[in-house]
Amino acid sequence: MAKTVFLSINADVIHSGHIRIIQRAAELGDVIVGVLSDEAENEFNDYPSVSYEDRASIVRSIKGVVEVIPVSTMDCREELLSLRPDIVVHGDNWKSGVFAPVRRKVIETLSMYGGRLVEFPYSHNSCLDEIENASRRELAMPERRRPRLKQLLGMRRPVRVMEAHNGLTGLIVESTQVEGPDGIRQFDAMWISSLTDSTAKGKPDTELVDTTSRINTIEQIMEVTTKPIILDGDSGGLIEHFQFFVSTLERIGVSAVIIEDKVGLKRNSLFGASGGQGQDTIEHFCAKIRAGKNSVRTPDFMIIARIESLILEKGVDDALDRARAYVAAGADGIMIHSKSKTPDEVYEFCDRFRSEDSSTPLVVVPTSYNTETEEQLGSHGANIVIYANHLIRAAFPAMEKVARTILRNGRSKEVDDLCMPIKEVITLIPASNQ
Ligand code: SPV
Ligand code: MG
Repeated sequence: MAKTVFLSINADVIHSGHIRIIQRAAELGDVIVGVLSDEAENEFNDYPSVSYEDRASIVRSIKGVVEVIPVSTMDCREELLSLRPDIVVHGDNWKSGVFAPVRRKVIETLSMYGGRLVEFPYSHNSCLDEIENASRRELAMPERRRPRLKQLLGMRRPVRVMEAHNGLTGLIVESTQVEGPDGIRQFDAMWISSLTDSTAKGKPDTELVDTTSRINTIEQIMEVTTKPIILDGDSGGLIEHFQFFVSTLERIGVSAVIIEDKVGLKRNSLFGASGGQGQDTIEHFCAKIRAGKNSVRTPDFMIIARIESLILEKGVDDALDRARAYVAAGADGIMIHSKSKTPDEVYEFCDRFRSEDSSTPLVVVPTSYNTETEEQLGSHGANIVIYANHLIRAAFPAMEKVARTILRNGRSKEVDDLCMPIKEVITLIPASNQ
């Protein structure tokens, strides 16, 4: 009886490399191809331009392919254990780098039933790099970037969002990856924070940085990234201005704006009630949400209402009353903010909100209650977790220390170990981005 040979691909763009590996696999037996499902692709920040059904039917028509099945994870564990193919084939380029853990898992699964891994030598092909680059560039287009936040909200875990305030931090959010227990981990989206955007410009977080300037920051980040963007829209400003702002954000490809129910001279929420800030009336804030929603043209763009009741010490009941009203006014999500060191009040809000509303996305910003993991937050119903200010908080003390050390020594030798080598800086940014 012929052996069964398994390989998995994402099949968004089929190229000569795929045909070659399928031909070689067919020499070993009957080829079954696992095509990553749309959900699995999203989970790893891949967004095929063609649906699973179309990708699967293209692969099915390739000579030598006997069967095509959907796979739900990179390591194909479930599918391997149910199919038990004699052989799994793969290029040998996954022995190192971010896919090495996936390889280890496949080997572990194969050893559970006596399957074998055959690795073909990988030959680098610059045409394939170009194809990859072109499809990545596509993801940066407004109509491809904008809907991806909603797509991500369908995932099993909370959407993981990191702040970015310029091109460089955008690149860090775009490409940082680590090996986690559940596979490769990376950020799903970017938060353009008013605090870090203002701080990076040396300005206070009081809505002093104007809309045009905020859009410049977004554009700078968009030029070098592909991941979806959530904008911190502060109070949203005047209702009449907010309508215009929503149109602009949607047009350039932002996925969501979060506006907070504050009035008066804005102060950062982490100052709490001492900032002298008032909270908007429910009626006025609902009118702002409705006006914003009237400007939205696509089903993709989200207006998320941020509730400041806990920050202003008005309690969970007030926050829940507001949440109900904002959702009824059309808000596509609710952000509940808190500056408490413990997650108790946020969890109480989330649990009570979820008991009456199972679907409206909930956003949390665990800056002060940072003991909580994404998994714990998710178990209380949070759908989006935002790390709101960490990259700038990391950079500032590092830069200050270098400045002090140079001043103290009257030369820069002592900061060698604190700085990235010049050779690395000049190669940090690829000559052609994306
Ligand atoms: C920001 O990042 O600017 C925010 C979140 O609004 S917070 O600073 O926690 O208020
Ligand atoms: Mg802010």
